[in-house]
Amino acid sequence: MNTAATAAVASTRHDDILVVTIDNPPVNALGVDVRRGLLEAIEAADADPAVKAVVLLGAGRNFLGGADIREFGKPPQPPALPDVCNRIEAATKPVVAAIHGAALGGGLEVALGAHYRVALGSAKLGLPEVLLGLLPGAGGTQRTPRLIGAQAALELMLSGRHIGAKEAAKLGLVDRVAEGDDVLAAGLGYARELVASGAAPRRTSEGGALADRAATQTAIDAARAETAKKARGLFSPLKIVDAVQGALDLPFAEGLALERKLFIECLESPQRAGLVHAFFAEREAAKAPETRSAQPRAIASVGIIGGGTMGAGIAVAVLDAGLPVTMIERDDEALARGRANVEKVYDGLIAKGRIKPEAKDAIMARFNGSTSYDALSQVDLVIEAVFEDMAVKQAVFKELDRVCKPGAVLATNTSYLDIDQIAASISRPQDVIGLHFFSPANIMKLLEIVVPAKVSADVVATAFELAKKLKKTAVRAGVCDGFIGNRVLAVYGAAAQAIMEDGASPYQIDKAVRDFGYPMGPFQVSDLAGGDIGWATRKRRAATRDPNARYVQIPDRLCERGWFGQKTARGYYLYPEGARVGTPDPEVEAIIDAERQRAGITPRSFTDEEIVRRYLAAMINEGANVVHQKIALRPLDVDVTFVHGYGFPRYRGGPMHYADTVGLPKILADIQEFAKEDPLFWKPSPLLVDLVERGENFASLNK
Ligand code: 3H9
Repeated sequence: MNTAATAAVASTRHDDILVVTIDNPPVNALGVDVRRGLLEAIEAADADPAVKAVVLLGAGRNFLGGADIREFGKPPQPPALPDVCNRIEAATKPVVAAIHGAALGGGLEVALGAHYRVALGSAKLGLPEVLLGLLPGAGGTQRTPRLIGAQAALELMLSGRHIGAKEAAKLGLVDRVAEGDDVLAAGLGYARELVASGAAPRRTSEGGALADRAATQTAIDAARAETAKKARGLFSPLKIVDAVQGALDLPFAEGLALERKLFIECLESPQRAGLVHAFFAEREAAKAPETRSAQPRAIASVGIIGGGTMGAGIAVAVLDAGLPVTMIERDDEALARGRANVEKVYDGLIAKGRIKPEAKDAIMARFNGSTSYDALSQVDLVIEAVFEDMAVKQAVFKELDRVCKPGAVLATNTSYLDIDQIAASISRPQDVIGLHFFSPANIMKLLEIVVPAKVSADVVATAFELAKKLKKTAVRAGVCDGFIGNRVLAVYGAAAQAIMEDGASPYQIDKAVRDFGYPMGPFQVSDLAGGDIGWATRKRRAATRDPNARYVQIPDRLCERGWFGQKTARGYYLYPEGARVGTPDPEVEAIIDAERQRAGITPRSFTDEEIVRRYLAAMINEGANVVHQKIALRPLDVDVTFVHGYGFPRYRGGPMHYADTVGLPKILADIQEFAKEDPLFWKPSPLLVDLVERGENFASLNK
């Protein structure tokens, strides 16, 4: 018998067990049809005396991917998910959740509404709502602590991390882990056992894991203190702690009401909107037009030229994806250093207990090195990460042109250079593309895929496929000096320099930017990256710089003294004895004062608010230029770049989303006001002007 309650939920009888299958591609999100269908299916099961137990499972690759994120911000449609979970829990016959793939957020909450849970070994469970600016709002904050205790529940909800089936079983989140990959068999088997043993419904809301009140209160207090320290402006984490406090203090129904109230506060916060924007933008950015129009080439092996910090980081990213790497260096010594740079990463992981020494050996077995380009004759893709100099890069590409097999993808990791020019220097420009990794390349999520004029579409599609394999967040960028990220960075970096010369200290600017939500301010970043890097770029650009443009010389004064930042123990800050957190340096302030005098500037004071307004206006304006000139396909690509490569606070969605929340007329008015002091620097982007004239926002260009 097959009775479809809604198209998204189907019920099938297997003897006396009713199997309720949720089928809502792509991830079985709990949209209104699913909620309605689930409710009807449970009611039907309860009403049917022939049904002795119910199995809930998901069709396709997942159990349930959570609430339908696209419904947030729209008028709610009944039934609400908490009511569905309550109804499942109230069922008078045992309900088994049979979990495979993802059981996340509301999906796990449905499983917690069920009376018993079995998971396949490959299942992924979690309460990732915090990553969307939310808290588990379908009973998760009340049921999870009652099932696995407050400490473990808080850790899951505050980190948002996914856990495997084994860990879930250890925590008590699932009752058992089933062998094999047949989720229906696992669910049916468990349900039949329950029926045979006469098991009754076992309700999570009645779970006793909070019985030790003192220990629970201690866990909540510890989580609150830790969260207050770490949440860095995030709204929902403390609300999660409040909700768990409610689980301890209140009867279940009142706890649910508190959860609802806190959930709605989170739902209505701009942070939720920013984080949901980031979620969809990341996925949208990965869908460049070429990924639809062309088939990627197969990539089974990768060559890397250069074993410095960047080359080694890329090698680790590629090795971690399970691919073999052949590294090329100019001589044995450099190659040994390159290999050591790679090994150092894994040794660090071993020291932290994250991997076993055997795992490192298995990974390093995929690593080969050579001092001859001929070793690359069979690789499918090469990434060059040598010195940032056109002649050096062209020499590398000439060698690649000579040795690589036809169809091999030839990628450069340049961060500024003209890739069209690199491509034009060899016989196969159609195979040349930019893969701009960010340091440390094995950790930073962003990958700018830079698309030169002559590259073929399947090479672009291959780059996006590789990004997926490397678990990178990919953004398509066009060729220009600095692509999306570094080009925009140069402009807001200059704005920060100007603010400093006009009167704010680098320490105030850093603090204002941190208070906005960045992990570090621009002068801290410069000290971390090394001031010499920016210095080299400035020297390179000196010849082409507009002589009328404002040029702040303070950074050059520091570099001339050899003050490059952390690696030289001083930059904008002092780093005594290898300290990683710097302290303000009065000598730097004196240098800044001297430079102001030299430039004839009478310093004035800035509020933190004005600093942020100028910094962001510069970023947004250049972001608009980058979209206007089609270097970025859409504003969302700029957002993803800055969230994943430059520390822009994710909860603000990215600079372009943030601009929409402030209002584009306000941003434009700011720029016009700043232009009165420096019209050359503050030129409103034509795109910004156009959108304001039309009463549109950046989001309108994301569709
Ligand atoms: C929540 O549950 C709140 C409740 O506590 C309370 C409610 C009252 N909704 O990632 P993929 C789309 S909050 C709508 O590439 P994968 C996604 O946009 C929610 N759409 O696949 C993409 O669309 P498109 C808590 C969703 O296999 C497509 O599905 N849940 C949702 O790499 C494929 O996605 C989460 O935070 C959704 N919930 O990974 C889980 N999820 O094809 C969020 C995905 O148009 N989701 N889409 O680009 C994930 O983590 C991953 O998608 C998942 C699959 C692991 C499930």
